[in-house]
Amino acid sequence: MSDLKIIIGTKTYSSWSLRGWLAVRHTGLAFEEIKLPLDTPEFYQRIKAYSPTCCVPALCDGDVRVWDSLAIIDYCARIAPEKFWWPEDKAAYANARSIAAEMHSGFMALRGAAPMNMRDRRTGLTLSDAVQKNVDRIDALWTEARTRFGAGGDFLYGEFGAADMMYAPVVSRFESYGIQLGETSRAYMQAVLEHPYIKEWKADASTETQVVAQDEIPADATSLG
Ligand SMILES: N[C@@H](CCC(=O)N[C@@H](CS)C(=O)NCC(=O)O)C(=O)O
Repeated sequence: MSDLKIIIGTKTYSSWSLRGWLAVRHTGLAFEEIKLPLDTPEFYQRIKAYSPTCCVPALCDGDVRVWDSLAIIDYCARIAPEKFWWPEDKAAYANARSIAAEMHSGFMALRGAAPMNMRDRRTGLTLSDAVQKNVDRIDALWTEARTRFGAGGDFLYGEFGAADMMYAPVVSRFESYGIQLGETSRAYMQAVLEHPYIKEWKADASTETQVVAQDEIPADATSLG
């Protein structure tokens, strides 16, 4: 009997929440979803009950508290070990762990200039050198994972797993802002966008009406960064 609760922010914008939600969804266990409206007094009032950092995502499993998206992914892997999370092969595992950590602590220029916004669709934006450098690195690491380790399916290490959860918000950003990528990365993005969990999240996001001004780039923006 599962007593899981995932606490997330507004689905249109909450990139970290998407990672944690994908993890709990992937366990296959029943869970309750508690969605708090990002950047509102209600958010700051209610999140205190679930997370010592006052950030989402947070996971509660009975009395157990887990905060931070990567910790939630690892906890979910522990409670649903029969599902695919990290590749077995030593070289693939090292690669997967490294790119997940790289995502968790890096790509600041991209994250700052291109907030996740599932409602936004742009094309033709020019990218600053710093943002382009982040995009090039992600294009390269997706291409490497798919080429070296992805033969068993359409995702970075074949089956959908932890590394795909970590990069799902980047896929959304690249879709929103019409970012140009190589062929292997474009095919990978398509696979993520067609994954049933992503479709489920996007369907719910599309019903949201809240606007978080700081996560909206100006309507007349011609560049990112
Ligand atoms: N490193 C954390 C970052 C979590 C985070 O910054 N979450 C944002 C929402 S996407 C948040 O809760 N913002 C509200 C705040 O920082 O007060 C993780 O991986 O979960």
